[in-house]
Parts: sequence; C-alpha cells; structure tokens
Amino acid sequence: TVPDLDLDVYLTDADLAAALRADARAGLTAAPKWLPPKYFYDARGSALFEEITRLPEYYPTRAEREILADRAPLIARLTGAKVLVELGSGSSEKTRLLLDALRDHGTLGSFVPLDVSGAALRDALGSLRRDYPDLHLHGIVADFVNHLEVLPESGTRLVAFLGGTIGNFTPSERAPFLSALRDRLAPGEWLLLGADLVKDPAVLVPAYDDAAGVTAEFNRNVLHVLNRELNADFDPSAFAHVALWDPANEWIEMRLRAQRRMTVRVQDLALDVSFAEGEELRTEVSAKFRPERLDEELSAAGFAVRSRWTDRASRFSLTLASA
Ligand code: AVJ
Repeated sequence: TVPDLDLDVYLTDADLAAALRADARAGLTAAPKWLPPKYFYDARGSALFEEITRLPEYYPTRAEREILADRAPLIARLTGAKVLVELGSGSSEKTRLLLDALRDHGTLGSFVPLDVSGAALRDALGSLRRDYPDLHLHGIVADFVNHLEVLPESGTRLVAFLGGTIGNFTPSERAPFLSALRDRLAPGEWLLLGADLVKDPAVLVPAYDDAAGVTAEFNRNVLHVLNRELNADFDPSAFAHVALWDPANEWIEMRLRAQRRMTVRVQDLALDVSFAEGEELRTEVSAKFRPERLDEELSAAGFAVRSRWTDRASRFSLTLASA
C-alpha cells in the first residue's frame, strides 16, 4: 500500500450502504422491478467489467482509446488545462493518454479522479503516483450525481466523463446532471464527454450479450452484491441475462429474467420479493446517441460544443465543450 495518498472521502461505506438499502427497496417493490447499475461495481463486478472491455464484441473501450490516442495532443492544446478531473474514474487506464498529452503540453498541475469506490481510487492513485511522480494527485470518493460541489477550484479545469457512462442516465436524469456540471464550471473551463453512438442492433446487442457470457455474469453480479450486502437469498443461477435494443428510446437495456416462480428474502430490508416465472428485473440502461442530440443536450445545459471526434469506424464519440 502507498502511504499518505491525498484522498477526500465524501461518501463513506455507511453512506453507500444506506443508498443501496433505499435503492433496493424502491426498485424491488416497483412494477416493473429495477436496480440501479452503480451496484454492479464491487471488486468482482469491477474485475468482470475490465474483462468486458477486452471482449471482441465490446467495442466502446477500444474505440474511445483509439480517439484519445489520436486526439489527446489536440485536446491538450485546445484546453490548456491545468487540472484534469475525471468523473467515475475507475482504473483511469485510458485517462493516461490525456495525462501524457497534458503533461507534454506543459500545463498540467494536478489530476483529480472522482469515484464511488475508495478501493478502486486507492489502487489507481498508487499506480499513477509511480508513473507520474511530479503530478499532484487528489482523489475524491464521491458520487458524481450528488457531489459535484466538491470539485477543487484552482486553475483551468478539464472535466473528463468517459466510457459512455453518460448513457446510464435516462434523458430526464441527463439534463439536470449536465446543467449542474455546467454550473460548477467557470467560463473557459471544459468538458470532455465520451458517448456511444446509435448503430446497427446487430453490433450493439452482442456488445451487451457476448458469446463467452462475461456480461451475463456481470449482470448477475448485482444479485451477489445484494446477497452479501443486504443478507438476501437470490439464486443468481435462476436468472437469465437479457440484453435488448429499445429502438424508441435508442438505448440498450439489460435485464435479469426469473427462470421460475420464486420468492426472495431480503433479510436486512425485512422484505420478501416474489417473481413470476419469466418476470424481468431491469438492471441497466445504456443509452446510445446521435451527434445532433448530444449537441442539443449540451447546448441546453449551457455548454458550447467546440469539437467532436469519432473512431475511424464511427462507433463512439468524444465531444469537447466549453462552459
Ligand atoms: C460502464 C456504463 C459505460 O454501458 O457500456 C458494459 C457498462 N454494461 N456492459 C456500458 C456495461 C454492460 C458500460 N458503462
């Protein structure tokens, strides 16, 4: 372990546990049932997600890395950022392309990764500290939906929100999030937004339903999380993985379909949850975007879109916008 990491904790394990209880109760008592995607990412879920990013069918990570590899030097010149903030930083692996470019450009002073997982942040900061010894590293354990006010304020900031995680919001959640983010930034500061693009469902669906079954295991992992954290007795193997393209909303939906009728006890919520055979629990929305839509939503939030780049196969987009 690395001593004295600069890490601010705005979200404790107790806060996370309380949020999980509230969300699980709301989602499991709703019709249709749902769970928020943020609970996929315990240690096992994060490892499964890393495995997903290496699957042949899952193109977004490779496509975004290709754009960053091509454009990071230009992004550094256009923004002249002194502070790079990353929302939902996870392993910060692709972010190194931005860090390298900003460092080479000579403006970068600090990197501020923000994530709900303190464990992931400590790991990422430890390895960043070895590779970027001159950079000031300041980790923030927080939820980017609820804690935008904790972003540090010195020097021109570039806020990176990568990976297509913006797609986990529904449109009605996206608008207030983008407006709140815009309001935290001063004129001349920047947002770099990674967003997956609408494309043929024959490409989209396999990305969320891979042949090796890794995404299915990732999806079922949320049930393992509930079993452990809430003393529930879900039988994950009794749920089938479902990934479908919703053409009206232009999003991928992941669901877990009960393979038989069952009642699940959630001990810590004093809750019994019954499932009919074939009943589905929604676990994730992953919205896909059209460029015009991104422009509209960013403008409505008060951003000025400066540039947009895609990978060579036009699967994924990075948008640079100024506040
Ligand atoms: C991390 C939210 C961008 O929506 O593609 C991957 C999560 N879900 N496979 C995505 C995910 C299923 C991923 N994001």
